[in-house]
Amino acid sequence: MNNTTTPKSNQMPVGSVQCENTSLNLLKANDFVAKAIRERLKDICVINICSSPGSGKTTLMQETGKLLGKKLHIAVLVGDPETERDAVRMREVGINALQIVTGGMCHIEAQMILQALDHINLENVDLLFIENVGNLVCPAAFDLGEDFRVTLLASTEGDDKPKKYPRMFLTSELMLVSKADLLPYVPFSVEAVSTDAREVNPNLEVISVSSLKGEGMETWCSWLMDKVEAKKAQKNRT
Ligand SMILES: Nc1nc2c(ncn2[C@@H]2O[C@H](COP(=O)(O)OP(=O)(O)OP(=O)(O)O)[C@@H](O)[C@H]2O)c(=O)[nH]1
Ligand SMILES: [Mg+2]
Repeated sequence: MNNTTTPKSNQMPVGSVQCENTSLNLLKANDFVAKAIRERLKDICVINICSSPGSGKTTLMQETGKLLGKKLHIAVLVGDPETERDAVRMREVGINALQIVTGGMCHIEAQMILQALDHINLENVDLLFIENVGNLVCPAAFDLGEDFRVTLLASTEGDDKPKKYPRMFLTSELMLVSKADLLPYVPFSVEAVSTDAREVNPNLEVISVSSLKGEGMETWCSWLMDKVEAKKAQKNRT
């Protein structure tokens, strides 16, 4: 029997089905929400922090808060599949933080940020960190309305990751080689990882940092200060 409702070009052999790529529609919807977030947070510098689980995102934000807390008003939205632990850690160092519990999801989506914005006071905030769920794959696809995406790659993870997980590095402005204090003890070449990452994304900046020992933290903080100042200058122009 002829299927009169389906165009001939889309007709499938009996027993097969053409699946629509629903992920693409989902990402289009996400981009739409991300645009709304960007508009709403146009006076705040927003940094989306990504990495594998345990690369040091929360520790980096804690130490950054200690170093810049007197100069900037910082707030944090932190995503994890479960628990409020990272938000509690941020509050312990005096940073206003709200946990986004993704309910098992492996990334934050823009609509989660939009919902969270109704529950956090961002008055006078200059810098908003979003700590994404630990994962080098899915978070890469979701724009959260951020100004900059920063990906941590810990020295303990191996220096082959940028080519294996290229989208994360392609869509980031900065790669932080974290846990730099462990470099003497692990087979990891900062030079090799930088070369690989820049083959994926020639514009990627690279800074090595140790949140625990302090190496590179000044460079990282001045990178952040530049971005916050640039955002303020942009606000004053408009
Ligand atoms: N040696 C060393 N260890 C670090 C450094 N930064 C973080 N760590 C340790 O790495 C572990 C994970 O750090 P977290 O900051 O919780 O990492 P995370 O990326 O926030 O982890 P998830 O939120 O679970 O993805 C902790 O035991 C930290 O103490 C560092 O600069 N050097
Ligand atoms: Mg964390």
